[in-house]
Amino acid sequence: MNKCIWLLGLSGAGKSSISLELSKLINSQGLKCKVLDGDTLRKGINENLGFSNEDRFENVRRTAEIAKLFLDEGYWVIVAMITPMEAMRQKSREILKDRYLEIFIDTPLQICMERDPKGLYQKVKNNEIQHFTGIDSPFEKPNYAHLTIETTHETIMESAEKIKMFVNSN
Ligand code: GGZ
Repeated sequence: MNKCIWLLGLSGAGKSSISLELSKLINSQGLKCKVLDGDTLRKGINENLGFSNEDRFENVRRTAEIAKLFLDEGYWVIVAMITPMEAMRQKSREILKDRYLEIFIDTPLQICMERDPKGLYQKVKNNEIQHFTGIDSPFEKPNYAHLTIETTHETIMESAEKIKMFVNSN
């Protein structure tokens, strides 16, 4: 059965990069796959949403509903979204039911700050961004993740391969 592989974790954890490699691996098996990236959706369908808990919840809810539409068309779906609170993950689980596979991209805040791929943590330090996840907005460690990937000492490809192997065996 096609599933929604929901990658969650801090900004800079590696969710987007892993989702792209993972989608290639899924495509190479002759399967259709759609990536739904929080950052991209926020430029379009979710452009009216900010970073309050309420808006993040709505962001997650809408994305889960979009994922469901793709699942119904036979696609595998990869979501790359911070999804900072358990209540938001619970909502996705409720919408997607047994098709929801939760993967925690577990990269420590310190490493995300060092990587800082988009210079956002620097902007936070300069007081240019507020309510940033892990700094002045909460991130709850997930209690119900199906799989946790620690990225500190592995490549994007290795992480993507691990997730693919896990998905294949489930
Ligand atoms: C967290 C922020 C913020 C704040 C802008 N807090 O690493 P990115 O840049 O590319 O991905 C992050 C994205 C977060 O969107 P999500 O839809 O994944 O978040 S949530 O699930 O919490 O709704 C980051 C950027 O937007 N960004 N401001 N304040 N991330």
